[in-house]
Amino acid sequence: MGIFNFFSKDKKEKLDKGLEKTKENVFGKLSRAVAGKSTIDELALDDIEEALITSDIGVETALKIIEKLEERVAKDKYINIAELNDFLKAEISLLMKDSYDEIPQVDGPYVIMVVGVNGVGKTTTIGKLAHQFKQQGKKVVLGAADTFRAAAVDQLVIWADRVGVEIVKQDMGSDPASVCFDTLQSAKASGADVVIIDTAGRLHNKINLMNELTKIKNVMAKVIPDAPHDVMLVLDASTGQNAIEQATQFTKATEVNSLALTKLDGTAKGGVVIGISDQFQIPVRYIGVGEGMEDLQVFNKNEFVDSLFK
Ligand SMILES: Nc1nc2c(ncn2[C@@H]2O[C@H](COP(=O)(O)OP(=O)(O)O)[C@@H](O)[C@H]2O)c(=O)[nH]1
Ligand SMILES: [Mg+2]
Repeated sequence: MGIFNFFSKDKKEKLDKGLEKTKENVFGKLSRAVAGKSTIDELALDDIEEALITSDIGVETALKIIEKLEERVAKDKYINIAELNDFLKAEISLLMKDSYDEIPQVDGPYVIMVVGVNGVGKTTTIGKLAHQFKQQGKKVVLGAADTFRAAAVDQLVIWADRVGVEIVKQDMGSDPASVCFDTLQSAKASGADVVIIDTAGRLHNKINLMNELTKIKNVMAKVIPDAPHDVMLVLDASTGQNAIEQATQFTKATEVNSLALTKLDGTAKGGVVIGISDQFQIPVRYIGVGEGMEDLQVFNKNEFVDSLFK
């Protein structure tokens, strides 16, 4: 029990630290909007609206929050700053999609296909994830289906060695679908619990992307009928509105079941997590809070909002 408390305290501290700049950004603006006021009036509402819209939460989501706040102010005539904080916390929690703690039990290996544009942190997230699953006693196999660049395969091999899990790869330039086929067959034969597939996910052309991902999925289904069980889109939170744009593109090209938001450490744009979760109604499963093996957290919206409003 004690050791788990210790870990969760550590997790919380890392989250608080990672969100520091986002807090400064969002709440700096909010507190300036309500500075010198003891209650929220019409003028403050305008300033709060502006603060939310410019804080990477996204216009659509910010407007939803403001609409609710206006209703509340109209009903209660005025609310004080502490009530405003509680209100925002509750509304933001409501807007965000709930996640789940454990991957579901399936027949045979649970297959996660990781997609996202170059540089967002796919390979790193896969390494961290493999580590987490391994720590839970699960047998993990990685598939190096980003065959577009030699360095991509090498990087995944390094992670596989570091974590101590199996990896299936082919030469650079080989067909990603073929790598997936091999990986799933090998994982099935060896009784693996989890398969994580790295992909290239180039976004230069939606039709290409769609065709490539569809082909990969069809090939996977030949080995394990329900695979992939999870298509996880990785987004770099530090790119703010760009991350929202990428989510729009990818959700048009393929079905996305879960999200991982990386690089929350050190960015002021963490508010984007709220906008993405609301707009796409896809659970944020993981957040990246650093480059190390331990720097991936299972996302919990209440912990996130608590940390943001603390
Ligand atoms: N600070 C920080 N850096 C990260 C995080 N996740 C990934 N990175 C870094 O982002 C860069 C690109 O990551 P990579 O996994 O190669 O991205 P990929 O091209 O999508 O596979 C690397 O330098 C990673 O160390 C994170 O959560 N925090
Ligand atoms: Mg990569």
